[in-house]
Amino acid sequence: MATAKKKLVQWEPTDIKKELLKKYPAKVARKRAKQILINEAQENTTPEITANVRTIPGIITMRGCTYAGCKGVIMGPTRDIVNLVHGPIGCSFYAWLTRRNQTDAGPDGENYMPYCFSTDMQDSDIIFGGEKKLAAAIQEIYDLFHPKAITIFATCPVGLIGDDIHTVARNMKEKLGDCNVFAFSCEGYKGVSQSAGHHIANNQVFSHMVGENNEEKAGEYKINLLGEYNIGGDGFEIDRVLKKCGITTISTFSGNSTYDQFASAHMADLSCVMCHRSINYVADMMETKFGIPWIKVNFIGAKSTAKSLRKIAEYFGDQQLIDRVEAVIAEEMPAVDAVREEVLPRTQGKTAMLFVGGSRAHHYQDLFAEMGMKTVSAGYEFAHRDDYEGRHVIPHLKVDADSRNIEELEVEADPERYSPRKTEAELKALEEKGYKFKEYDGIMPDMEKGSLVIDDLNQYEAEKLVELMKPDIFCAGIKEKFSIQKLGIPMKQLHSYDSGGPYAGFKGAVNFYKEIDRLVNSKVWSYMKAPWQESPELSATYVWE
Ligand code: CFM
Repeated sequence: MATAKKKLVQWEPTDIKKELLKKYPAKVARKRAKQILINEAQENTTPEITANVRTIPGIITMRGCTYAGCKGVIMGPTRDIVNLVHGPIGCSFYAWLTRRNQTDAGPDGENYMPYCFSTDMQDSDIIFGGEKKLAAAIQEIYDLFHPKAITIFATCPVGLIGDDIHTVARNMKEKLGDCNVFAFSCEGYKGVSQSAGHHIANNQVFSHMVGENNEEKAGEYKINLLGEYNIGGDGFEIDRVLKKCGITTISTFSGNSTYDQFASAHMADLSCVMCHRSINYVADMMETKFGIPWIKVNFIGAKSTAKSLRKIAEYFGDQQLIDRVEAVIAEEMPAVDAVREEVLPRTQGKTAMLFVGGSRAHHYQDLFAEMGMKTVSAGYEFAHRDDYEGRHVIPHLKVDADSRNIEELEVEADPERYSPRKTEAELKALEEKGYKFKEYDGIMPDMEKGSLVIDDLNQYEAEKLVELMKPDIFCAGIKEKFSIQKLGIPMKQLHSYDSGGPYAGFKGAVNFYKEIDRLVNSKVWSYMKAPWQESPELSATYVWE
């Protein structure tokens, strides 16, 4: 019987790197060489990667802008805050419900997410200034909806003409009296990527909302879930599991979040950081100001979910919680294992490439590993060196003109509300048992030696990588989707999940196994040949050739 043999592609990482750089002019090649790394991460010898630097103009990056990181990523999933974009309509329209962050309006029913709020700036506003129009828009929103808060987002032209959005916000807050109004200087060009926008958003959330509500919250084992954005319903699945364990989520930053969750976040006893890139500094500020320790968790992957639950239980140290968590894991795992064992013979040994944002390219390697799949190349679009190499590099990060542009808040212990959740002795006892606070080792130590780690991958390199290494699946975003599929390789969007999800937690793992099995074992894309592949009529050359 003829069995289909898996294709074997032989390649040396050094040759791949050379191939990727070959087409570039010398200066571009030199710059990109520092962002393409052959992984040799061993204890203490993680090689240094260049990250969080400007993209080469015209190279067709996968990145987004600072406004996208602020308005879309951090504030996008907040449901009872009206997010008003000050700018031309396109900046709003293209950010309107495209991220698939899901919402449950809850018993209060307050949900502004389906709306698209914009000042719709015109040429005349650019010439004469848009402040009056902005104030009028805030008033109109207030009269129509009477929301708890209105936030304002600056787009590129607003920064260029110098509208003072913060003064408008302050005046309107005073005038309205019972509505919190504040603004974000998150012009698209403000930083090198959306990562700058995360920081601008989080600083303002921390300054204008966190700590406003001092009411005691009901429930036991109170945590904040930081950096979970409920894409495709991930947050709902995590909530389900946490609830089943008896853990109370005081706030989620910011999947399906409400104003009150931000305002009450300082009432939690532990911060759990899911996406390190977008929010680790908030976890630090919560600790400095209120005394809440933080740990890194990961709910992508069934094993990782179990591990994270155990870590939370260990922190609280209560036997009742520890037992409950074990019972939940024991109850959830059989269904996960059944599907995993079913797909494993078909997925084992297949290869994946992951180029996503600032955390998923790492987290999703756990899910692929559970299916016996190897990640041969991965990278982030906009992560910083600590997300690649681990937090120990933070003190050595170079400060450049771009990073200096993004404010670092100076935070001090709150004179009344700072209260350490654990004594020094308790923390030490946990640490002696191997418990790690404020710890993230980054993507590289988890990747195999010789795998390729690439920062800010672009269109050309993506296609070249696929051509040379022929992975069984390529994971990135919508901009990459169709060009990769045209190369005959299945492509899974790990930002929006295409139309799927959730992929977090236990039920999410089952969804993911089934989806990836279907994709890597379907041959449909390899049967497709574009007309120009069969009869090319035009071929392009680069100007420097
Ligand atoms: Fe964090 Fe995100 Fe991500 Fe991110 Fe994003 Fe996203 Fe992402 Mo798209 S906050 S870094 S800016 S996990 S929108 S939910 S999928 S690039 S890897």
